[in-house]
Amino acid sequence: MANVNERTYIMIKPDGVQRNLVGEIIGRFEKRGFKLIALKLVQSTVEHFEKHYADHKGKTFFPRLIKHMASSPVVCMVWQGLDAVKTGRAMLGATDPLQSPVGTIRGDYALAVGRSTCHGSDAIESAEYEIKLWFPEGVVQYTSALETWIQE
Ligand code: RTP
Ligand code: MG
Repeated sequence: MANVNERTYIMIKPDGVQRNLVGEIIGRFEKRGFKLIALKLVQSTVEHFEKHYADHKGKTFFPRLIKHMASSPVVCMVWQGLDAVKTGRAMLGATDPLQSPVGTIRGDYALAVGRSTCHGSDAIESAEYEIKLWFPEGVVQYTSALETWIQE
C-alpha cells in the first residue's frame, strides 16, 4: 500500500551546487507537494561518498564519480510524501541525462552522465541507508498545514 510518509534522500551534486541549481531543485520538490524534513550543505569526504555509493565499488566509473562528489559541497535533503522514492526518481529522469525527458531535472539541466546534477534514492531500503548515513542526528518531525490540501 502507498505510504504517505515515505522518505527519500535527495542530494544536489557538486555540479548542481556550482551551477546555482539549488533553489530550482528544492522548488521542484516543494511544488510537487513533498515535505522537507532535513537539509544541510556539506563538503564531504572520499570515504563518506564511498559508503554512499558502495554498490558501485569496482565499476569503471567509480573512482571518477567519487572524485567528483568530494570535489565541492553538496546539498543533502530528506523529502517525505506519497511514493517519495519512485516519484523522486521520476522527477530526476534517467541516469544518462541525454535519455532523460524534458521536464525532468536531468532532462532540463544536465548533459553528461558524470554531471547528472542530483542524486535520488533508488529503493526504500537505499533511502533508509542513505538517510542514516547523511543524517545520523535524525530528521525533523512537524505538521505541515498544506498536507491536507495535497493528500486525500
Ligand atoms: P544517482 O545514484 O547519483 O542518483 O544516479 P543513478 O541512480 O541515476 O545512477 P547510478 O547507476 O546509481 O550511478 C551513480 C552515478 O554515477 C555516474 N555514472 N557514470 N557509465 C558511466 O560513466 C556512469 N554511470 C553512472 C552518474 O553520475 C550517476 O548519477
Ligand atoms: Mg543510483
